[in-house]
Amino acid sequence: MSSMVKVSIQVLDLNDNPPKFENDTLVFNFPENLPSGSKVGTVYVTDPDIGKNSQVKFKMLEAGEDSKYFFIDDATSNGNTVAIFSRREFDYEVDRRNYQLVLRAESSNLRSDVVVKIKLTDVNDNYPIMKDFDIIFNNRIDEYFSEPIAYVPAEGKYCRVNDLPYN
Ligand SMILES: [Ca+2]
Ligand SMILES: [Ca+2]
Ligand SMILES: [Ca+2]
Repeated sequence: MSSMVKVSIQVLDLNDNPPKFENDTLVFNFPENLPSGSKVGTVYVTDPDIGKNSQVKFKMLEAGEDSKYFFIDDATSNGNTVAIFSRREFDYEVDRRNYQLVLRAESSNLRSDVVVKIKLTDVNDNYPIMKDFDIIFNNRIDEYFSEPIAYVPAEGKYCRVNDLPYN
């Protein structure tokens, strides 16, 4: 005589996957002149474990001096993303243009690091510098000009006479 016994086996998830960043190195462009506290970018990780084993905590390593110019906000972390913010305003013409951070993602005792490169980008925030020049205007008194009436030489590029600041 034989009998059958039903046995159910519950497979338990082990925390055997560290969080994984999209790349070993992430690059963000960040425009100059933005006020302190501006968002530089969002970093994503994946962790294929389940439940608690997939929860990720982020920290910024204080290894380099650049870490003092930026911070991450845990409140913006939803478990697999975290945002980076600036701690100061940057000037492309004055400050260093490249910054580097190291972020760490931890899933319990498993962890991964990523290098984050931040490149300051230029905004057109300086008036053109005028050189010596002569302008000869046509004496067309009855005509209304909707287009620029003349171009003058300036450092780097030409600018519309209509837009020039008066001195
Ligand atoms: Ca995990
Ligand atoms: Ca500037
Ligand atoms: Ca600029």
